[in-house]
Amino acid sequence: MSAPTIATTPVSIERDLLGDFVHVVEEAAIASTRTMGQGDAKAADQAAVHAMRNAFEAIHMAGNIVIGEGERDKAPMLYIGEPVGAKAPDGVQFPRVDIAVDPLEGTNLCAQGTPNSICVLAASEPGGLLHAPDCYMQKIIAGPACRDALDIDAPVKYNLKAIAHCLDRQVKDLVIMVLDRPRHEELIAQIRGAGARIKLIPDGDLSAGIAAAVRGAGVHAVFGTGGAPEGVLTAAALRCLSGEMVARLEINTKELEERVERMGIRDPKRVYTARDLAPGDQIIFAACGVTDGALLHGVRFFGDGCRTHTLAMTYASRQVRFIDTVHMFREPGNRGVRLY
Ligand code: VTB
Repeated sequence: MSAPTIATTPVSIERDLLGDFVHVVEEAAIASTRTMGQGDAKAADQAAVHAMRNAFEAIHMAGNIVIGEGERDKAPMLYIGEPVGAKAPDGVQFPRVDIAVDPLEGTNLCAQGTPNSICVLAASEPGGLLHAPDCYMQKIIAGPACRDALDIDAPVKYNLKAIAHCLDRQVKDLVIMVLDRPRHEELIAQIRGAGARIKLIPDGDLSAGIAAAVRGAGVHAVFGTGGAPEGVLTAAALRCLSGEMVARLEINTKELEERVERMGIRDPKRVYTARDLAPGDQIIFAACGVTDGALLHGVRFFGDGCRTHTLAMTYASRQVRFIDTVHMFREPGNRGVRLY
């Protein structure tokens, strides 16, 4: 008689692994927050990477990193193509899962103790997340009300008017988040010229993109050019939130052109939507706050333990959870577990 195998029905990833992935981002956040404000972005990132990598090892899955810390040989851990997950006993098959990670999105934010750094991952069935090259990506991101309203080739003013119309307000009522970079000088001038308001952010267009898809977060859209890997993670979150995104890789050198061709991307000028970037039928997205941000609290230590705040979402089963967890490092002293 052959040994039993574990069922790998498509539904099992979201149902069976959400809690495990929440644990992974929480561990990464706790480890990186220990370095907060120390001025060492590299150490902050390494702490997150180590913790994430360790936490993956306990999960019953055949995980494959599709977006990670870098190409093979360049990064020692969580590199693209690295297998992660617990070792399956003989005769047992764990479900295959593609995983995109940004162990610490906003390494400088954490190193400086400034808002909006998060530990993030997305997971899907094999093929459910685009293997994007580590290059720039032009993006416009907005909430579910802006369905099919964004056009990456249209003037900035047109997109702002469309977003305002979808949100039933005027352009002057919009807040647009833009990465504070010299390359955005012209974009910023155009947004200002159209009369919308702007929040410039030093880093973290991923958490900005999530905030844009959530009503009441005080941001209506994200415009500009950021990392392509962050773009795929944003797309995974937007699929869970039914948010809108249009994006295009910025392929501006011969070397990059050849690299994307090798990666199987036939049309480097293609306009991607969130569904194109994260086409999975099942998607898990998990982000844990490191420093306080628009959506998530940072990690708070209190001697006997700490408290984390995580956004955990699924696409097929349509869950959006904000998870507030108290982690006890030892038996509580006479202060006990705090409520706030
Ligand atoms: C953005 C930002 C990230 O990279 O994607 C950015 O959201 C793009 O690169 O937090 P540049 O810094 O070169 O503009 C980060 O800053 C870091 O991943």
